[in-house]
Amino acid sequence: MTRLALSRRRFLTGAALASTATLAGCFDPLGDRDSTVRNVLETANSLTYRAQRLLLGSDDLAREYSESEIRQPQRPNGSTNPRDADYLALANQNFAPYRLKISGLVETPVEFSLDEIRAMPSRTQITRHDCVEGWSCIAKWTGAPLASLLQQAKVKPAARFVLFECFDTVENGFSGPIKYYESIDLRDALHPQTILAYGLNGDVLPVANGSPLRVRVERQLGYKMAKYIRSLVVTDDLHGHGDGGGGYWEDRGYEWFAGI
Ligand SMILES: Nc1nc2c(c(=O)[nH]1)N[C@H]1C(S)=C(S)[C@@H](COP(=O)(O)O)O[C@H]1N2
Ligand SMILES: [Mo]
Repeated sequence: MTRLALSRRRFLTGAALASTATLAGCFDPLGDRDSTVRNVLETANSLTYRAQRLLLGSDDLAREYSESEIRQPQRPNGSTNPRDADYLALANQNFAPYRLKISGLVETPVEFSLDEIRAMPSRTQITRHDCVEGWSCIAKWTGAPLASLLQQAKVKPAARFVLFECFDTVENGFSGPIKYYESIDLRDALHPQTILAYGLNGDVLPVANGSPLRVRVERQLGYKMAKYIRSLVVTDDLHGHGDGGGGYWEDRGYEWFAGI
């Protein structure tokens, strides 16, 4: 496990460097879809994914900590203060009009208000958040298991992934604003520690950490844990979203499966 994690990390650093180089040296930040680097990355990604999936049982729990091990606030990272008009309009009303939409490969497309989500059975977990940049924080997260929302929407048998669409614009692309997005497979989506969190360290989730809802995917790196979630799409294919990599950072060379 350690060896796998090490080689994965070393590889990830390479991927991060490659993507930085692309960003610095090229006008097209998305890079060349047919490039050798990209093909190598994609092959390595799927190898890592398969290897890690063999090692990780579907319901193995990430380590949980005790209250006394929370030694710092959760350090906000990435987007911390979205300026998008639709987000600000909701934030100004304390997210009262917010509705989480679940659509795609479900029998019953549904919408939930925050009150409805808060009224569902909740899970609280103290876990460690590892960012690819090399820092970690232990924090207490409270939210509704994603599995129970998906159960209410009734996922169709063909479904393979859950995609998170976010409010925050992270970059201005050539054809308009690029918003953060992420995706996970159904196995992680249905994992008992995968929650849509609305609480952090006993308080309401702050804007800096993804209010009103952010996902926790405890067996993967921080960038998988979409903040400012606007809607969920259940799908069998990630190619139709963003640049097709399954997430904002994946479109820039990061691994889609970021197991830790
Ligand atoms: N919508 C959105 N989600 C996001 C990001 C972001 O920029 N936008 N950054 C990611 C990264 S890289 C990390 S490490 C975590 C940071 O979460 P935190 O601000 O609660 O520490 O959010 C992830 N989710
Ligand atoms: Mo991160």
